[in-house]
Amino acid sequence: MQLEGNAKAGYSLRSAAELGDDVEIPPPPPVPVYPPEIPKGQLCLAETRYGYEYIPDVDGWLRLYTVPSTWANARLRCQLEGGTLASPQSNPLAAAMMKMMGENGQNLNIVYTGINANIAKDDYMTIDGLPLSNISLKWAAGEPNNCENSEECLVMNGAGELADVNCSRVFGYFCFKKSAKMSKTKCDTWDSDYQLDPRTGSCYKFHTAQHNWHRAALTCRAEQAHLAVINSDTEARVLKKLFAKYPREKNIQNNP
Ligand SMILES: [Ca+2]
Repeated sequence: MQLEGNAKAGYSLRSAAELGDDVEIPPPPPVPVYPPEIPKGQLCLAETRYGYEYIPDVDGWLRLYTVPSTWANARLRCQLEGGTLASPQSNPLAAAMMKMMGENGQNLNIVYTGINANIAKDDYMTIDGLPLSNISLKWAAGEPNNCENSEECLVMNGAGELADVNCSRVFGYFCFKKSAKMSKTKCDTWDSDYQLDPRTGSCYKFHTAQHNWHRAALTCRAEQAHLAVINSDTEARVLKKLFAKYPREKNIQNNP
């Protein structure tokens, strides 16, 4: 059947048989396809902990990142790992950082520290808010010089000497975590939100915060995990049940 007529005359409803052969009946519109009703967010699949080295003198853990990064990205990475961008704020910690730089074997001469003046110019402090005046340090030759009035982050060389640099430059860096944040779980991670599922032998954590793909991937990587991929029917069922624990209306967070 189809409708015919116009707005003035009104419409009449006829069956296809009443229209005759010379009337072309258009095909029905395509059936709309709706996205599946899954909650928004991201699912991380845990891997084993790696990369951190225990520093007994400070009862904490250090991880050296050798891939150069801007200061902001270095800080974000450490924060996502549940730690902080490390600063040489005690002699044992400074010594450990220098030792790991020397042992790295990749000719890593300079790393970012967490010491910065991004909040207030010339008011340098660590990520934890420890002021520069409380830190025992030595400056590299000619530093600090605040070149072009644009140097608000501090780097450290392998001799433990500091220099101010522009925060958009890229260097390696250390993330630091206190021991209390490194207790292992069944999933061999420090994050108790990861739950082992015996059906797949894998550990999963659902993040309710919505991010684009790259930020989601970074968030999972920072937790020593990766974005979950469905590799089997069993895993599909496991993930479906996991999704069901997170009703859609609860998943409205938008983190920066
Ligand atoms: Ca400088």
